[in-house]
Amino acid sequence: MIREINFDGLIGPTHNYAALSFGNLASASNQGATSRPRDAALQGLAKMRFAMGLGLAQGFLLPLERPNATWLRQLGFAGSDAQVCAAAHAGDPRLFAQACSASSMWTANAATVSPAADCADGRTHLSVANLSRMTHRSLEHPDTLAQLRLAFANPAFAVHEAVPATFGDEGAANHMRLTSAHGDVGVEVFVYGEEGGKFPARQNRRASEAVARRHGLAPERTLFVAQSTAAIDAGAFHNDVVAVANEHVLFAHEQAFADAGALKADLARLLPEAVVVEVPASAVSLADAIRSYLFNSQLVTVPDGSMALILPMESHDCAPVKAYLDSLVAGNGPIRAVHYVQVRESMRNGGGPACLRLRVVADPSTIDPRFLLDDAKADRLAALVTAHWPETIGPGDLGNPALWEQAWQARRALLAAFEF
Ligand code: SUG
Repeated sequence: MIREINFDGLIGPTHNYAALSFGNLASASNQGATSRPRDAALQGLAKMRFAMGLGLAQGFLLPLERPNATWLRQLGFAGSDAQVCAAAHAGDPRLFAQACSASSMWTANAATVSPAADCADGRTHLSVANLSRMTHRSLEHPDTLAQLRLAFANPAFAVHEAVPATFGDEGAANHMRLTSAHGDVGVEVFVYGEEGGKFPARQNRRASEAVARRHGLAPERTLFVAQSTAAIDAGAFHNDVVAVANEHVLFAHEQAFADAGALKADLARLLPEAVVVEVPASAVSLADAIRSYLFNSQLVTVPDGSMALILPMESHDCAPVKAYLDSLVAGNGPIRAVHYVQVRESMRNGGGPACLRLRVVADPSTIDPRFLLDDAKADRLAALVTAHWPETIGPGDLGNPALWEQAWQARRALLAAFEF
């Protein structure tokens, strides 16, 4: 059966606050804070369990190896893994922090996914994102490619390598799909940013166009839409900070797009049943939308056919946002329920519930079962995290060789326990 499966990134043992993402206000404002990797991973697992409890299909992706000694060797550091790390940390602490980032947890940036119904060859296409605009993220794609080729090895899928780094691509975070039902043909909407604002535009239009060509999407059902500069300047470094779509519903801030009118007209023409739930700035300002991550929620169809939002607790704690959500579910719109989850550790680096998951519409039986989650596996993952993940990482800890060893050992234990 074709259904939507959310693949969450298991949060890795080096999760920390190094302020590596310019334009991401949460990342910048938590510089130097002490992180809690064990809590972070357990919060992520609790969210996965919550989604399963709603009756949704859930998968997970593994954290990538950090510190990444392979990348540091490419940059000229030599010796054993520990020697490479020691030399990099001593010579260039910022570069070393980049090699330590657990940023692959935000799997909405792992790849762009086009379900089989939209693709000319009838396969589900995935294009790994190059993440070339942020140094610490630009080292993810070779390992992400290897992992996705393992999970989606079945011929029902085509997994493409990243587009050339010249054109920044940040994956599903800048891609939305509207359709009458997940398995039906859809309208794919690629959202890009234009340079010239206060912060870097991370998604390049040419990268999106390349992905659409590679996936064999029908041009008449593919839209390329610019983010508004106001949204990027307010801290919406990805479109999924100001908009989210599910089946026939688009939930977006009024100021998300440069030309919202044109997008609404195109959607009405291509998918007459489309419903746009547009939140006016008079109800929720862009600043509150970004502070609360209202739109970085998971908009999901639950088994009774209705839609629900899985939101970060920060949305509950922001008065105008909470008031808006209360009125939303009291009304007659398609979104019938709101649920709040605690993902504070990820949120402090600008990653909400939607950042932590990659949506794949497919038949679960075509996916390597090691990547699919159930309650028993979630229990085993939680036990492993509790045993191996560091409790805290303070600003001075990244240079500690014991931390590197612990992180590598944690990953080895994970791979061995789950037979990867
Ligand atoms: O790329 N933060 C991530 C957050 C990604 C959120 N993803 C989506 N919106 N889909 C980023 O900016 C911060 C890491 C640090 O500063 O240590 C970071 O990479």
